[in-house]
Amino acid sequence: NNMLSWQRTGFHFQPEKNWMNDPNGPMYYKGWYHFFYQYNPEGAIWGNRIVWGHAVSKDFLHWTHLPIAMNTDQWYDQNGVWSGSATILPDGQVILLYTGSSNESVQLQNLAYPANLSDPLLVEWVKHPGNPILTPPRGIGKKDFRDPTTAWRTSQGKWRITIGSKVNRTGIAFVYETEDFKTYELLPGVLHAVPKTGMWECVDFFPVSLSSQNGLDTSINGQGVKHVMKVSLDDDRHDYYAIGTYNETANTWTPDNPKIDLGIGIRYDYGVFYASKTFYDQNKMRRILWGWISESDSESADVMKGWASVQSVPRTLVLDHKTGSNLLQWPVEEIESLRIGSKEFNNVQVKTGSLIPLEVESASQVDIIAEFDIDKAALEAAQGTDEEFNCINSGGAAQRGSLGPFGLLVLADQSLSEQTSVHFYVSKARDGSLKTSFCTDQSRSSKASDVNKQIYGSFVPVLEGEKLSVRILVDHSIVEGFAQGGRTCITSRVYPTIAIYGNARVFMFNNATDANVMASVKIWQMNSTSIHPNSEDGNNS
Ligand code: DQQ
Repeated sequence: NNMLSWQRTGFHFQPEKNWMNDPNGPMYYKGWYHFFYQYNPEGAIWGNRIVWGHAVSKDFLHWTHLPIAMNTDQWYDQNGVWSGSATILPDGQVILLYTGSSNESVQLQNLAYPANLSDPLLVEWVKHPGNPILTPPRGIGKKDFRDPTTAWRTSQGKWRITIGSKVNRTGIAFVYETEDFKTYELLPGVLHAVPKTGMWECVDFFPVSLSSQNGLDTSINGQGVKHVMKVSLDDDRHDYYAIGTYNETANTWTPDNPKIDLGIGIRYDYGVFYASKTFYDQNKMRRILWGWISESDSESADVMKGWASVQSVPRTLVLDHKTGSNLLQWPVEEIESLRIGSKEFNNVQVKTGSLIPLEVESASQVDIIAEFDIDKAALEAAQGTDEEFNCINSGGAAQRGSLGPFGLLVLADQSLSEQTSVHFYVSKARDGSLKTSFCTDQSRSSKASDVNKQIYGSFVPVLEGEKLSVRILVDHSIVEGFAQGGRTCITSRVYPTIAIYGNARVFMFNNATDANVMASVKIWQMNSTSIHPNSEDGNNS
């Protein structure tokens, strides 16, 4: 109940108060989705007392907050219980591996396990008496060794994990093998290395199916499988992934296309999305991606509101079988059960230079699906237009080009004094080939001055015969956009001062000079999910 409380989310995960960062150890256990997260119980900024917050849900919508799972109570994690992952073993045991920042700020890997496996809520955790189980390898900086992954099982029945690091400016990932999760062997070489990418945080490594829409257990390998590797670059604060091949014997992973390698190729998201982590949901046979969405306002604003950061909606992750070269991210289907009243606007002609309001009562908490069809004749006629266009350097939604931009304005007030644009821009090369950009323009998103108003964006693959399509989840201060079924995603944090609650509107616009666009849009109001505080009030300890 302060001035900025409208920024709280309706359906994105967040604790009741204080600072949150990386998702940790997500898993499905005895009917519950467990979610742990980097949490500062003492304030709204990242601090020395970083612990594992813990919440459970049956549906990713309604969360019950549980007591802190792991506190800074040992010499080896006195400066922080940092990020890590969960592994569920075939015999039902649950393993947590995490990084402790020690009393001397050395990054050490540690093992923890549930005190009581028959408790589906896994409230109590035991730190292994033999911790730390791993120290930085020879020649590695004591602050450059963190964030163990979920373990996968080899053909020999042993377990492996990978941990990010760096040597000079080369990002690398070490692999360790273990049988009991207590003693480990460092395998020779590295899983992968990319020069000039700096420290690799929160490495993720998992298989995707070449033929099925189902997710795969992390240990699956062999025919019909590709392996995805993801790194979070400490230097530029973005999550990069690449699709490639895992060679268990050689202990290497090789990207399919060396030009789309980690740190130089594709990102999960072109806005704010970091330190993400997937897990295999054996309940619905899918792989789910969680990502941390930090604030884009000032630290003093965070302190004033008493909290900072949200999590993305969990996203189902599959290989895009049509392109073969990217993943598809899509909000988990459970989110759709929050949809209430909807409005449809079908086959609306959006002429060049026009703006069309979409009449919905209040659009501060909505799910939008839109499809755009560019005028064929204009596409044909255009020649060599804006060949060099890209979202970030070529201007925002107000710019005018031959075949774009066109799209939606969300979190806009009636007079458009505040607006966030989610749009496409099509450019045509002299050789006739088309390129589609997907952008979010925050430059006019808020009258406030102490907030980030960058333009975000990238290219999105569009195949022959496909219309341009986008899904946008708007949740007060979050705009999460998924283009072409989730090939390219952009998440932004925006802080309107007028376009809030009932004053938030949606518009369609077309600033192209040559191409009319046919649009169909469906907008659902979204219900709020509830947050159940834990009775012991674990978040306040
Ligand atoms: N956050 C954690 C680290 C990780 C970083 C500390 C990534 O384990 O490398 O809060 O955001």
